[in-house]
Amino acid sequence: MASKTKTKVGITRKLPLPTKQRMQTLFDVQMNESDGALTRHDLLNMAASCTVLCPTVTDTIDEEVIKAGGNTLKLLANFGAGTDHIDLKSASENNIMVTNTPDVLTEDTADLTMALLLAVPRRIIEGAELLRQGGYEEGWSPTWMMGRSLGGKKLGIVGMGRIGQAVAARARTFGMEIHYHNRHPVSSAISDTLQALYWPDLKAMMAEMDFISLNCPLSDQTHHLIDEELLSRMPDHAVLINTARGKLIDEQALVKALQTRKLAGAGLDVYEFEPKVTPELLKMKQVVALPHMGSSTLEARTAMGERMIINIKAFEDGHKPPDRVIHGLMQAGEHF
Ligand code: 8YV
Repeated sequence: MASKTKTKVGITRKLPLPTKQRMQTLFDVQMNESDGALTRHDLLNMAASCTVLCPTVTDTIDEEVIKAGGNTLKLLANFGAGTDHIDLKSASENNIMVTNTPDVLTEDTADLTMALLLAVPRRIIEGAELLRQGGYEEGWSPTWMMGRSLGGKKLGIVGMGRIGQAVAARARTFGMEIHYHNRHPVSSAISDTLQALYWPDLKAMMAEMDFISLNCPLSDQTHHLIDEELLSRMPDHAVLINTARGKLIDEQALVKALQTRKLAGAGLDVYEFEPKVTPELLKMKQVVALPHMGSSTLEARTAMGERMIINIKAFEDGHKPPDRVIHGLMQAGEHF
């Protein structure tokens, strides 16, 4: 019996070892062995020479890349949940299916959001840094390193999809009041469990919150959702957390709001022009800035690889991959 030819799969970044090994067994893999993003030239070449391309958030999959795939590229199996770096319209027009890896990174991303929600008001990074630099010589004092508590405070979640809900569940156990903004309210089963209050008007919600957490996808509608005007509506003591996408915020406006103390603090895992970070953000004690680590656990990254392989296998076997991302439709579970 003639053996089946293996599907040509291009992997743009170094992936977790179990994912890499399994993919090498299953597919005819073309891999970027370095831990850096492919050059544009190499990305176009990879797209031109495989049936399935596995990009990550660091690859811009625009019309040029999609066209480079010609008649051979059939599936963009993204390693990650967000697909804002992929031109979904062009993919759909060129009959290329797009899949992602939702669910498996929800809990870890929510944990990191919670870590930022704690780190900013409790001054955790500032305290640790101070100690390292020998600033604890005088010892404890009743008025030293005072922060603000989370209990009883209002948390406004922007985007009540999977991650937003997981953040809400965690924040409830810290005694926070849960408020949220979405295009549509979530089901009453979910809002009752989370005791979450729906705000159809984002501006109105922002004005009343102590903390805001951004958990919505980036799209044309949400680009610079948080701009100067909206920031000016937040109470001066409020803290903004972003573990979603940097381009949701006008970063210059954020810097200004923080510098002028219009906003008390920010916890950021993502940036408008990633991997560049506006230098002023790194100089402010009231900002905790992390390098896009939301899903960065061995467990989540391995599960993302597994999910990506399941999508590719379903596709090559002629079935519908479970995590298809349809242009013009929000991903299942993303309500924003
Ligand atoms: C991933 C993320 O690490 O999945 C996402 O959308 O933002 C990250 O947590 C990254 O996208 C991997 O491609």
